[in-house]
Amino acid sequence: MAKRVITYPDKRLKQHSKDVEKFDENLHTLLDDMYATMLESGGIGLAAIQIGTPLNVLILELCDEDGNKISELMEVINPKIIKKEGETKHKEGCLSVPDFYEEVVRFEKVSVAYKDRHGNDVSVDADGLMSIAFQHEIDHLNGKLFFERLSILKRKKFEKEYMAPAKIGKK
Ligand code: QAP
Ligand code: CO
Repeated sequence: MAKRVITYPDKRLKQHSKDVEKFDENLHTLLDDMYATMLESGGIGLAAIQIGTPLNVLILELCDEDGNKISELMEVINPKIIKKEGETKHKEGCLSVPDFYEEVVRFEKVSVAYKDRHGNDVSVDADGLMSIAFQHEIDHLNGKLFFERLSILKRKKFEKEYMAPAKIGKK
């Protein structure tokens, strides 16, 4: 069932999520609800905290700019970044920060170790959009939003555009 996506400045987005311990039906329902929510809202990535569940769970289903699917659905539980290299810049958005997009600097490549919905160990070497999406979603698990990674100047642009008094209440 699709859930409501929590939007900034809701304080729940600052919570640090906890590791999943049981790979049971509750986890599977959470993953299914997250996917329904992501499909309904047109996202390419979603962390469990964005629907109010503070667990280390994220999903990714990447699309290119024309909306063509470029990856299968990935269900990622208890992820750890085990290797990072290089630097890259990409324009990011977030379902929890609607209608604001800005370039963020991140690692170019990351290797991530995680578990699937059954508790099996998985690891991937990610680059391109997948690397950025992993880093963006893992930030959510640590209570961090992408605008917190902007330069001071762009952060000011965020405050002005997103937090403008006229807009508060509409979010
Ligand atoms: C994170 O973001 C991400 O403002 C996922 O009105 C961002 O799915 C990964 C969205 C960049 C890789 C690169 C945002 C949809 C979706 C909005 C999203 C909106 C509608 C954001
Ligand atoms: Co996000």
